[in-house]
Amino acid sequence: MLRRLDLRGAPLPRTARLRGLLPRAEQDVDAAVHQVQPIVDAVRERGVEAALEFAERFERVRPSAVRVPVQTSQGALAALDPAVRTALETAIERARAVHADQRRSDIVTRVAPGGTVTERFLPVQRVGLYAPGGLAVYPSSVVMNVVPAQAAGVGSIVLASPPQAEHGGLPHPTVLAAAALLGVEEVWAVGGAQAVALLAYGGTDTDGAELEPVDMVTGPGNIYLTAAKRLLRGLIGIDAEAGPTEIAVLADDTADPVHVAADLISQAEHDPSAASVLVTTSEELTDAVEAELEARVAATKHSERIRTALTGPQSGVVLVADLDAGVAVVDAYAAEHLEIQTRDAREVALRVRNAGAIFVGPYAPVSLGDYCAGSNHVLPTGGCARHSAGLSVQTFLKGVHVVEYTEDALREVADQVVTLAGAEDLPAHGEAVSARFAR
Ligand code: HSO
Ligand code: ZN
Repeated sequence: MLRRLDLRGAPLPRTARLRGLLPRAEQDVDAAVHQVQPIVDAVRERGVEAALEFAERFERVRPSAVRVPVQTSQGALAALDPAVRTALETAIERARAVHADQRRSDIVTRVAPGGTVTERFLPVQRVGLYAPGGLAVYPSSVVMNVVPAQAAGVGSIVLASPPQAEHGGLPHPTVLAAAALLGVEEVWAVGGAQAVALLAYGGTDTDGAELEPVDMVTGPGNIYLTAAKRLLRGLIGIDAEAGPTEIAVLADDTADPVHVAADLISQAEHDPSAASVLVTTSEELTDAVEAELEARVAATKHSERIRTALTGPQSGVVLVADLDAGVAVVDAYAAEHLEIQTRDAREVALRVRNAGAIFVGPYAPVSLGDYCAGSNHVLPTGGCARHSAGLSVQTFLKGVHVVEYTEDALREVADQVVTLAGAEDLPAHGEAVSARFAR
């Protein structure tokens, strides 16, 4: 089912060329930016009215208002299946434990006698968190967005999620229930590019209530949401751009083919364009995984979209000569999720530099991380793990340098400032210092 790329014959090419050889989903965000620009413009000019028109067009429903009453979310929580409630509570509790440890205290550096620089970590004031609709329902993404924002101390949180025709123009009830469970009171029924635009520009709701613009938007979504984030970046802060989800498994002959196959399938379930990549030293394992995939894909509920994802050009098996080459391949690929299913998995994992999250050994499948590991599941895709991290408390904090120097401390370094100002032909910069000592 998976196409094979055999890299065992020759030395591995250098990173950039290697990256070009590997299977990867193509996502043309720039093309989507052109499609999304009129949507963003319309929401900027006509606010809620435009957003509701786009809901009618894309979600085939027109909510009576954008703002979802708190009571509606509380009602959804009251009606939630108790087993789902308990599972969500576990996910929240574990995520809170991990994210609480990510909080940072101010860093004071004494640069010279009388001269200090303090880095204060201040939360972004108001953030918009996005929980997608699409082929599945994502209350877990509500958890993964809200928990780090709350742990960072973000004062004002608004959750946006697309209105659903089958739920009378409200976001999915499980999404609303998750919001209520997390104590998020402000929920907007708006999705896609129009959601990002409305969050960024704000507007006036149908009942006259003000929708205040946010400072930042985070959370996964489809290509149009991503395109809107790219367009509005600068006016608002954003997290790493999210493309189709992806899993890479680095495995040797000790890996269990059942685990490998089940995990490759699990992420392919998200979307026909999801990517599942096996990087392995073992042809025997590859054959066993293939057999397992055939049986499991046929038997699972969403077999059609999974088969499309697994047989697409974005998925495949990469055969490597040894684990060193395997590590080089997964580093070049920079997967959103990377599993290490090898002997000494922990040691191998420590050698990897590029991945959104790394799952070590036979009992840490990606779907554990999707829900209940405590780790965050909003992660960089499309190779962005080379330079970006997943959502964390840090995403919602800004380090602000606070500079404090006494007269003596300034005097001590005054000549150097004047000299550098002169070297840049900006003498007034130097004069701002020397003026303080001229009298
Ligand atoms: N694997 C997805 C997250 C998710 N899975 C949500 C299930 N629900 C992207 O990390
Ligand atoms: Zn998932």
